[in-house]
Amino acid sequence: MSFPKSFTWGAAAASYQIEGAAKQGGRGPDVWDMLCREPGRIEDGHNGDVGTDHYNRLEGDLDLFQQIGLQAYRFSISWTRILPEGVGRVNEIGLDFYDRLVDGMLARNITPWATLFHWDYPLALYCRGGWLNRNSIDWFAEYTQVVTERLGDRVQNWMTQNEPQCFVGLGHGGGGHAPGLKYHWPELLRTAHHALVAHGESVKIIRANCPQSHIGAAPVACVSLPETESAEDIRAAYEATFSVTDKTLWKTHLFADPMVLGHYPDDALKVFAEDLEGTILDGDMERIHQPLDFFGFNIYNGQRVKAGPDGKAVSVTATPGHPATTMHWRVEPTCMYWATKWFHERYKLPVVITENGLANNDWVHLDGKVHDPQRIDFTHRYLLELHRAIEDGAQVDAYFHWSVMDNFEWALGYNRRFGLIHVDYGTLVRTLKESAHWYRGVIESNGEALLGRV
Ligand code: GCO
Repeated sequence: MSFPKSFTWGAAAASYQIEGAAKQGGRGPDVWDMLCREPGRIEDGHNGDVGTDHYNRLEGDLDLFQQIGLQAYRFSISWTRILPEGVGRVNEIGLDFYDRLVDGMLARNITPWATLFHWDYPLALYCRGGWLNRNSIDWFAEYTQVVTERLGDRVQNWMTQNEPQCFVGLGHGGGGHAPGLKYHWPELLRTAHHALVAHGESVKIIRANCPQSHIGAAPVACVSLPETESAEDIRAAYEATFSVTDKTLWKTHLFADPMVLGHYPDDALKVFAEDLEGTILDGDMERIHQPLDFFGFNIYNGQRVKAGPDGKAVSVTATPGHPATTMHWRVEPTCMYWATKWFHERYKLPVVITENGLANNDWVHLDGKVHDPQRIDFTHRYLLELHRAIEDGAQVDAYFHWSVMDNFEWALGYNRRFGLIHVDYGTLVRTLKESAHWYRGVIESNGEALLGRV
């Protein structure tokens, strides 16, 4: 069996992580600018002021994307390039930039996939309470309106928000990401709930402004993996993935069930009963529950479990020396299989892998090339598991490698390299890594190269 003929092969990046030009073109400040200013927050004091300078190197970068043979590129829009104060005044220069980006892609036969919010929240709105303020639903709607009115004639593929688990959990709970808050559960859940209602309202606006729209979101995949393929281990892993037994936001379905099924998981409502008091208003669940065209998710790894004596999942500790990336995330290719299979069965929507990849210890070698065999092997293994899910009946429409180029890895600054394209941050020179050339072969053969058939 092959990858579907219509399968889309792409790569992804996000505005704050690559654009730079923080003070150029009328862009307003966002919460990541704020966090980066605070000493000790970002490794080595890095910030996104320059990024990879993608804003100023747009055409050259698009040429490189074309060299890789990308059929699609998932990018995100910087809210404050469009609305410097978050709402109100529209900055035409910002809209022009995304016009050029989209037109440049289309001219090169690269299909645009736009994410409205990949974490760079307007500082001006943060000062008014940010996502904790219920008005944030209307603010996000206004932003969606401005963007889709302008780009909706050319962009069909939309994702509302990237990884709410992270911008809520890490940004407002753990405090390690912007805006760096440590809310307690009632405020944290309110933040999450407002983001979800904002998602639903945004879907309606996209639908109204883009006649051909194809809409989803990009939550993070949190999956438990069966240690063996015994029926007991699989059942235990499934239950661990889709149950909420203690207070946590690290569950995909906590955010995806409301979006796709129209309700929070029952066990989560019990666990969080007191914390949720006053947060969910009449009509909210209907507002969140808007028809989606695909189920997107970002996937990197999973936690291995096996069935304990009572059938419930118990964690399996890794063998010492188990392969890991420079994020210290374990290489677990089967997460791709189980997540794809389970999310497809649960949500009955075509799946899109909105992010998958690894951070690796890459540099330019003496021969001028960037040899990154780990990235090739990692991606090969994960894509074989994606293929296995397709063989088992999951409809999968697209795969986006994270990332198209090295970039600002949030609180870790520039110290992790996820790209298919290497960026020298001293000179901003770009070099296609060996994996980029390899990926080109995968794309050209529509995945047959992965299966050893070309
Ligand atoms: C995320 C974001 C990306 C990250 C990537 C690697 O998942 O955190 O979507 O912006 O850079 O996932 O951590």
